[in-house]
Amino acid sequence: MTQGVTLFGYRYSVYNWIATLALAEKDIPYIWVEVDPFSDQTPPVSEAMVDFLARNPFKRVPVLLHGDFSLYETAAITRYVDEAFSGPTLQPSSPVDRARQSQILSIIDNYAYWPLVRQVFAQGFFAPCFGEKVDQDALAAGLRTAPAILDAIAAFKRNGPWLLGPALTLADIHLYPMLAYLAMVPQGAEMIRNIPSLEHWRQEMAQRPTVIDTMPRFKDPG
Ligand SMILES: N[C@@H](CCC(=O)N[C@@H](CS)C(=O)NCC(=O)O)C(=O)O
Repeated sequence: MTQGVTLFGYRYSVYNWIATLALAEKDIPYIWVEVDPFSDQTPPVSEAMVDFLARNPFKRVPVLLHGDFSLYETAAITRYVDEAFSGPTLQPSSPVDRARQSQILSIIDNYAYWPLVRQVFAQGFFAPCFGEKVDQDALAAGLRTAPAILDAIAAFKRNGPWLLGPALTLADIHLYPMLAYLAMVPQGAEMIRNIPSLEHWRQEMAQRPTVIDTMPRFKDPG
């Protein structure tokens, strides 16, 4: 019998979206356990939070549970989801393409997440949406840094609909949620439009049913 999958996540987390998108592409059902990794309440208020904290000492979502196998770090999760389950393969086969995919994931985690999501999206969309104070310096810093990051990623775009060419890979799945969050801020959307290959790819991704199904829902800002 196939063991069940559980995902500990926070509904607005971009990393959670990456994980749910990978699960959706593989058509894997899962149980969702909502936890807020930004909550400072001590002791933790729910059993789910206690369980989550025991599973990830770094207090970051998502955490995936498959049977009794517990896993955190999104790139490890999406790779596991691809390799442990049947369904369409989400990783290229050649060493060169696999290396490029790993490189793109690493660039996104190390250089893109903070400015695109934690600075531009968090300050330009999330804070106003939820009535929180906007850190204008952080927003400005993210807007300054983002174009060079988009250029670096766009330099890897191959011919074909997806980042690495003819087949969707974990690189597309890791990048799309970050760019979708960036694009929720008008200046971010414009930066992407200024790079036609990236904008074209973004539009292709936006139409995938898995993307539409897994997209986090926000209240209208303002
Ligand atoms: N390296 C982690 C990063 C995950 C991450 O930063 N998740 C955010 C939500 S998008 C989080 O849990 N943040 C809590 C915090 O920063 O305190 C991964 O790849 O899963």
